[in-house]
Amino acid sequence: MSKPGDRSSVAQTYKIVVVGGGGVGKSAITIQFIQSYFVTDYDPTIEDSYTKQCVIDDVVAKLDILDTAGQEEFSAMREQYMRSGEGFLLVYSVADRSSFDELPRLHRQILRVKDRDEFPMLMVANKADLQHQRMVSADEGHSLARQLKVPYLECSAKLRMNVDLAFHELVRLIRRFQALERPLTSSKDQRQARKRRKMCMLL
Ligand SMILES: Nc1nc2c(ncn2[C@@H]2O[C@H](COP(=O)(O)OP(=O)(O)OP(=O)(O)O)[C@@H](O)[C@H]2O)c(=O)[nH]1
Ligand SMILES: [Mg+2]
Repeated sequence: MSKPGDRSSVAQTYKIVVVGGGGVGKSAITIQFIQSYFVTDYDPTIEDSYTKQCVIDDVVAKLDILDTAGQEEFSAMREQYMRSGEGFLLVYSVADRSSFDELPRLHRQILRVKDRDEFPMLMVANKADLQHQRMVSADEGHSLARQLKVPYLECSAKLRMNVDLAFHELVRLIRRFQALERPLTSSKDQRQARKRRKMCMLL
């Protein structure tokens, strides 16, 4: 277990996947987080990965971030990255209602691939700076998030608003989720260890 400020210890890796419709700002959010600048051009992503090490709640974390394709023609790769992801940012644009309408399907697909009722996910309402082009209200966002049982965050890649928070909160969700899972695996491990010890005694 890492101690506060103990950067020399081996950091745990978190596999984070950024999903959502085309043009909602997944790459802009990711690049703001990694490189602290705003990409103004739209260059549709096929798939890009990044890593960043940071200290979250005094513990070092290595984030492996997969920035995925929102455009439908690349959706064949979805199941594959969903299988490997440990946490997901579900991104939509507040200026694009269809991107909001797409989220429940993505959420459902992740739970199906993971074979779980719950999984670490965070809903990110991006482009909050576009007040005059807004098509999805914060109330609607909150209400869908409650329905999907995921936390909700408004953000703007352009203003760098809540960008770090989105990734940090997701790591917190993953940590909480893994801490709840761990006792189960460790008791299974203990049973297996006991079995192995018995076998050794018989030999
Ligand atoms: N005003 C504003 N524009 C944004 C914001 N985030 C992204 N954009 C712009 O929206 C366009 C699309 O952004 P991308 O980050 O490329 O979108 P994407 O979700 O990665 O798109 P795909 O890779 O096709 O899935 C770009 O022109 C960005 O500059 C934001 O917070 N505010
Ligand atoms: Mg992109």
